[in-house]
Amino acid sequence: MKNGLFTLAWVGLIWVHCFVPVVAQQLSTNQVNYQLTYDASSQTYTAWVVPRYATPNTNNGDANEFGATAQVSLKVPKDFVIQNITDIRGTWGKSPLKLGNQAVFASANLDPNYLYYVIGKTPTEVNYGAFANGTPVSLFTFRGNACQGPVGILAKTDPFVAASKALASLNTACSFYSRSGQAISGNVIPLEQFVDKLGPDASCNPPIDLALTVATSNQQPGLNANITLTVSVTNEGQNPASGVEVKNILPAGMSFQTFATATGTYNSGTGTWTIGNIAVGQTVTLSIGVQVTQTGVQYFTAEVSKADQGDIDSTPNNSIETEDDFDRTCVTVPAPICAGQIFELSIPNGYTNIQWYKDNQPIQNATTSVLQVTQAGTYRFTATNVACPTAGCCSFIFFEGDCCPTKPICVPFTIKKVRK
Ligand SMILES: [Ca+2]
Ligand SMILES: [Ca+2]
Repeated sequence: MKNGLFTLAWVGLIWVHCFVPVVAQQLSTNQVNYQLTYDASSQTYTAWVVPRYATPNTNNGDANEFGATAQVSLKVPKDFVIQNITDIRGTWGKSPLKLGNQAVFASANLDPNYLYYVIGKTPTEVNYGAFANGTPVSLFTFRGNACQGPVGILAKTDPFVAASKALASLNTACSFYSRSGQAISGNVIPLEQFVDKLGPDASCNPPIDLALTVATSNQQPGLNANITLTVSVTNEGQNPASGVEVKNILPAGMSFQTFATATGTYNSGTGTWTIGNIAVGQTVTLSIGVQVTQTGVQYFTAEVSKADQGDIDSTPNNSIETEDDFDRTCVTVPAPICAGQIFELSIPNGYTNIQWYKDNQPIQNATTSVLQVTQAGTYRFTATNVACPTAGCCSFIFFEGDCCPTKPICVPFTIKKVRK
């Protein structure tokens, strides 16, 4: 009995919020959809009515559409809290109740991950402006307490609609009534015009596409020379990116000197470039000044390490070199070599059809991952599953030195592996 009383009181509260009454409703021939979109830059959702007819028409001779009662219902993630409902056309409820988790719905076995808002328009007739078939007309905007996941118009077939009707005698379905929906004469009960939701649910994290490239001001600097490394990140996608960070990895033979960027901040201790927002089509750049303090081939790498949104073709911070959010460039500082000295160039295991070259000529039988170098020259290798960075592969360059130790020195040769 106590439960029953609570239910009645609660239903009473709902009715105060002006729900469209539950009546057997015939559908008008002039129909509408509702659509919900999200603008990431303003973090605002917009509810739209999308007519499937135009004004004027046989029911409504006016150039504009005039509407009375309407109801826009939303299916939201359970922790989503609607905020800042702002009218565009019509006067809409500003404090809708969050529905679906009340005791009255317990027997309906609704998905506990979602709850519902029913936002009613006052029945006062409002001028919606001219209607064109398929052209959305905005009704109101709102925001959320946080990005909890996609928010959508409540579909007619959603189990919540049937449960509301059966368990609480509530019409929670979307609803729309206008002059164009009603025959000029002969109708007693107004004809419903809402047919169903249109388009995908509004995502507060629409996918982005960031692409990163790196470059060097000098691919063959002298020892202890200063060079500039440039990192560029472009938003190639259709949506703004936020919370973007890039991880830059300087090799041991490059000593940080200075940096410059118009966007965000660079932490030379961690190598993290904190960018923040990147607008659609925008490219942001970071310049890092370094001194090259070791001979040999050295690689500078950078990768997008963080973003608030998912990227359509890359994943932050996964070090997969073939993705477009990762790039590396190399510099070569020629090294001295002396008579009797041996340098060992090595590449990681896993490459096939290796061939080493000296001065662009294949070295006979040099087809393993290790090459011993005893003479001055320019050394490089090829393999089936190797790709050079955008700026090109760097070769090891040895020149005749004066005097050297005779002990073999191992030099790791870092290269770009192609994943198939
Ligand atoms: Ca990408
Ligand atoms: Ca990646």
